[in-house]
Amino acid sequence: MRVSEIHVYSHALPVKDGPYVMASTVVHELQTTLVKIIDETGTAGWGETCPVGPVYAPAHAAGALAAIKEIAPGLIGADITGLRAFQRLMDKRLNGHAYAKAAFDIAAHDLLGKRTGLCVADLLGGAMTGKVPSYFASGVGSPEDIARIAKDKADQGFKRMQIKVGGRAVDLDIETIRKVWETVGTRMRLVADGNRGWTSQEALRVSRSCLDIPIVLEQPCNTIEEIARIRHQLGHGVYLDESATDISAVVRAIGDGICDGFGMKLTRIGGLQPMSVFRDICEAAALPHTCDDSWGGDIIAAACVQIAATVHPKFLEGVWVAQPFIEGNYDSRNPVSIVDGHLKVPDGPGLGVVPDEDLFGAPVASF
Ligand code: 0XW
Ligand code: MG
Repeated sequence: MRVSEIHVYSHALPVKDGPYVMASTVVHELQTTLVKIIDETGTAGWGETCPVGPVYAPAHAAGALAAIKEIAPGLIGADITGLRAFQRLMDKRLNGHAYAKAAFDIAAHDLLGKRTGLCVADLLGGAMTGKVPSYFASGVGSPEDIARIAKDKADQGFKRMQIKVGGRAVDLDIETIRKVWETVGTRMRLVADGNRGWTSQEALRVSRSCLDIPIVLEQPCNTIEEIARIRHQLGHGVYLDESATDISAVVRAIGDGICDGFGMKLTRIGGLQPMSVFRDICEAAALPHTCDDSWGGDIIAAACVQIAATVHPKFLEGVWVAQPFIEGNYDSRNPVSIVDGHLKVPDGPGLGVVPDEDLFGAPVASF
């Protein structure tokens, strides 16, 4: 099974009911990049990568496109049956840029699945469940607004909610966490995601002021060092997100005991193949994690659901997809959608999603 053609598409995703506000950035519209790999039989596999603006992580839409163009010519003729070797081939074309490589990795899994008749979850070791829990992530907002959203989301069936905090007076963050807790209590597990926005002292202050609230602190500070400095003074569990940049950072963080779990992004770690390694490391260390991405449509969402279905349910914290913030779906017959706070593993081979490519217009690059 060899790659014979690659087509690259760029597609705008306006933020529904936006903007989406995080500690470090406000986004109104995201530019997603899709890749279509075609093999010698004419079968297509799709991949997608969509950074949530240029500030959230060291990744941006124009960077994804540039890296994809750098890598693509070296993949023509490549055998996709060896998905680890496919990763190494990409490493020979470009150092780093895992978020761009992820699009090719996902497309190769989709194509291999379509050719063999297997869903991607089967290629990754086999699904343990037919549906996975999603979780809702609010933007940064007033205590009243976020508490109202929390109640709505609990009523809709979500069992976990991430409250965005940071980038403003820390008292307002404390007030927001408290108001959400008073409104929904234990109906949902709560996470406060600082998105790198608090100093060590601010994170400590939040934790000490909310000792009675069972909340996890996700990526409270900018660096692992800042988190490590206060780790043993915090009264709450800590998850790493942005700082868990790759497998070696994950192994180091676990070895140093600086976190209790991870918010993990499929594209940050480089796609489904490295994500399956991450999954196995977390299971060996008995640590929970999410299977998310930063943004994107049905292709990336389906990839998140497929890998999440292979995670032992006791370690799966949930799957975040951008669907609540996107109008419409790429695949109207088999859309990825949240029902009662859960996502069904899409039916069919590969990712189980076949996009209507008319939505994307002409390719911005072809190889
Ligand atoms: C909530 N998310 C999964 C979506 C945005 O990309 C931010 C992210 C996070 O957890 O930081
Ligand atoms: Mg996060």
